[in-house]
Amino acid sequence: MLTGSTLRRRALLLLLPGMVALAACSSTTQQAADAPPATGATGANGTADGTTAGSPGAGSTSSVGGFAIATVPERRDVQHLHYEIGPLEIQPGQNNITYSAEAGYPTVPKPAEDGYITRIRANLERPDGTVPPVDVIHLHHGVWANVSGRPNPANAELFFAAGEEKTDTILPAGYGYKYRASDRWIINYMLHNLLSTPDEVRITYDIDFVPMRSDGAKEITPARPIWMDVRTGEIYPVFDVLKGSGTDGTFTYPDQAADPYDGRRPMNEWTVDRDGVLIGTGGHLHPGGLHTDMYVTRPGAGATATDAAKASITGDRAHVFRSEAQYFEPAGAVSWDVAMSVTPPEWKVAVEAGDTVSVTATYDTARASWYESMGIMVMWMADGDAGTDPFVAPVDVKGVLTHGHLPENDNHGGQPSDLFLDLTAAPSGPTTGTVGITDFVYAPGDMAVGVGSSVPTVAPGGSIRFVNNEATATTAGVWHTITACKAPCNAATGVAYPLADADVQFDSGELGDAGDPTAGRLDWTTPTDLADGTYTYFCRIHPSMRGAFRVEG
Ligand SMILES: [Cu+2]
Repeated sequence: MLTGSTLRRRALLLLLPGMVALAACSSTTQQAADAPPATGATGANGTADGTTAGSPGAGSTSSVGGFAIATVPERRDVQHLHYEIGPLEIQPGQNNITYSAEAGYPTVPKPAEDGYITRIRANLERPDGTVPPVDVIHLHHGVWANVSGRPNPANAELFFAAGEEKTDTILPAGYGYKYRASDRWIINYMLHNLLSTPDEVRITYDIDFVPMRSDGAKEITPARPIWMDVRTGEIYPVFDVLKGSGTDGTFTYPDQAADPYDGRRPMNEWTVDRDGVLIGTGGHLHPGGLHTDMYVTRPGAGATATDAAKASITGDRAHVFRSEAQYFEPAGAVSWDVAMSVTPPEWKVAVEAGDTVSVTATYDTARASWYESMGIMVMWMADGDAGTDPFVAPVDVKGVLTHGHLPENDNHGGQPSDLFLDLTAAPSGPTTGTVGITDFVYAPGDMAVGVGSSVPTVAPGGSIRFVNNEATATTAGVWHTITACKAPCNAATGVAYPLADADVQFDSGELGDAGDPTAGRLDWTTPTDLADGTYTYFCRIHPSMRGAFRVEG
């Protein structure tokens, strides 16, 4: 296996094709726009599944679920700029990772003059201006990278990311991300179509911007982004969380994973390169995620820590922030109907060169398995000594949210549906060696009304081979999974249903051979140790795809 730094190099080199590109047909737009306030249910949006960034907001005007809602600090001479790339063609069932340039946008629209970026938030929009429902299209992630002045793209500066939980990045008063008009940006994104029909979206991003020529810029101290990830450096930094793993219904990565980094250097750590102050962070998790945590380790500091600080210290490691998942989802910690807490504006942590910052991600494991999960905490840091030493006084505080429930998460699913059969009650079909997947149908054994009717069978000790026949049916790829869900698994599809919640777990990975996120193969065989019974499953990529097979002696 590769070390973290090697992986980072390799991963970011993948950006190159995107950067080289040509083919310009962009209809990129720039227009001034009034930024809506970062509050409430219909408020500020980020984007889809990927990542969130630090957001030390300002005061608070309201609260949700026990959390204050962040407000945006007032800044002199601030401009509210709106950008977008698109139209982006969304192919049936796609779930691929790509780059703005490959999509025909060699130039990513951005501010025309030097200045400071103080806030970023992103979203998806359809041509009619509506935000697509999250059970239809995910922007799994969008990562904005500055590649200018960096001959080695491994040094690209990842400065903003948006995930399906749509957290704003709001830098605290007095801080901004220094931007030069000559900077070159690319966007790495993963757009996931949960349906088998084509679609079209734009990625939008709104930026608060203080021009360098303005008086307002004189009040700003530059801050830099530090990408903290439990698998830093990977282009697709994921890990699987299995139902029942961990302790007491939760699993923390990497702490509870067996050899998470193959014996190599931990990928969840960063060594502080110079004295300074951490000014903000927030977590990105996937459904099932409960919280991410950030720590600062300073060799020897535990022994000399003050009594006041000791409550947050274990050994030489101080806990400095927990980003909590606040689920609005009625079914609990199982969907994208969630907001992540971010650091409040007063959170300022002094760190020294040589300290180690590390992050962990904790998931619920009582209810279901969570495949291809993430744990990311983009962190913002500035020079200076404005912070509190975490070994002198506790710095760990409750976070704030940048939004409440969002209407694109309204279709929760899970109610009775007449679209699916109860295959546990269906007659046994013939003994079957292979189930093919074509046109978004498992054959035989599909659960859709009007498509399937009988259940393919296999003798105990045998197995059925599933083959994805349409992995390359489109240029973006069509990749499917066979993932166990609790029988009969025939309720309505939504952001909270179906889940990988079967008592007997299995998962094929994404059947495709196209690099991340695919499994590198087109087929998968069922476990040979299954007891007699009917096993229902779904496709994690297209959750309206369901099926069953039966082990029968
Ligand atoms: Cu599928």
